[in-house]
Amino acid sequence: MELATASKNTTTKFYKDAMKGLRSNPKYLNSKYFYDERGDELFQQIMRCDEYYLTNCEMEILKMQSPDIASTIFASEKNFDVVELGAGDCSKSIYLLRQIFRRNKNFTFFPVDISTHVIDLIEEDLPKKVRGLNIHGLNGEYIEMLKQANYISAKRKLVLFMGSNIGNMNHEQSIAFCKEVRTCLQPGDCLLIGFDLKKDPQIILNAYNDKQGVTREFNLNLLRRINTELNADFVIENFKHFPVYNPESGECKSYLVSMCKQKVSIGDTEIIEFDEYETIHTEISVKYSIEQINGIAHLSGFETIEHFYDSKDWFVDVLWQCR
Ligand code: AVI
Repeated sequence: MELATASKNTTTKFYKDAMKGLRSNPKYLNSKYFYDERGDELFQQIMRCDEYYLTNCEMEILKMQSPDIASTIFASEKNFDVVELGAGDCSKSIYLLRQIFRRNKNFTFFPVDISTHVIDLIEEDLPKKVRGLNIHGLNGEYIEMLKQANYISAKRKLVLFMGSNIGNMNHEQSIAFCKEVRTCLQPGDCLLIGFDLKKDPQIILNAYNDKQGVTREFNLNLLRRINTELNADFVIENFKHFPVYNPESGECKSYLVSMCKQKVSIGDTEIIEFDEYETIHTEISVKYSIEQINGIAHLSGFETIEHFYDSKDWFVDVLWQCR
């Protein structure tokens, strides 16, 4: 597909999704659209914020426990490839990749990411950090690319899905997603998946409302993106970033609240009206109990092998194996 056509299609899909969400009652926007170039940058900054504990917790797990994670996997299977869904910069998975590489030089790492730029960077950078590692980047949607990895290699698979990305799905979506991953795998294949755990609700809320206002900018950037890419005229100052955490459901939801009655035009023809204090739901970040996590494993056809916690018990990487 030519680049211009590809980008036109993306814009069309973005337009359709944005209009569907903004015409709904209550209004919503899909959080996958946070990640344009500026959104990627802001997310990198969020991960460096003191309040955003998730990255440090999971980094600690991977730094300290990768030898254990690798040994646990090698206890049942020695010859497998690794697929990382949403690989990003591999700054956490590199610790595990090194441990796997020490035990078996003959595996292929398939980093999967929706961004071509990210895949290019991994393919350029990672060989310098783990010399001799076979890397085959896959640019596209998670499930499609997992199928692609299976098409390329018939070996056993270890799938990594870290960073609490599963938290950006609601309960039904997360079960449906794990079931879909399961259908792409064989008995004996493994999945290492990162869940953020329930904890002091204030700590969670602060993580989505940092003092520097980076998460606020990240949330508002979605409106900026709609302005630029879909030719809209959102007045950014008229919207307030407002995250709420419900300790009962474990759902942290981020909203943009319209601080006045207003009309926004999108493209040449569409007008969206907002009442004063009307909301746009932009993101869900679910926090789990261990019982809930074990329940998802069971419902989606996996057996829990081991839980790897950080030292504060705030985050867990769970190792599941296909039944
Ligand atoms: C990518 N994802 C797991 C992040 C989260 O914690 O839900 C995205 C994020 N949104 C606001 N801060 C971070």
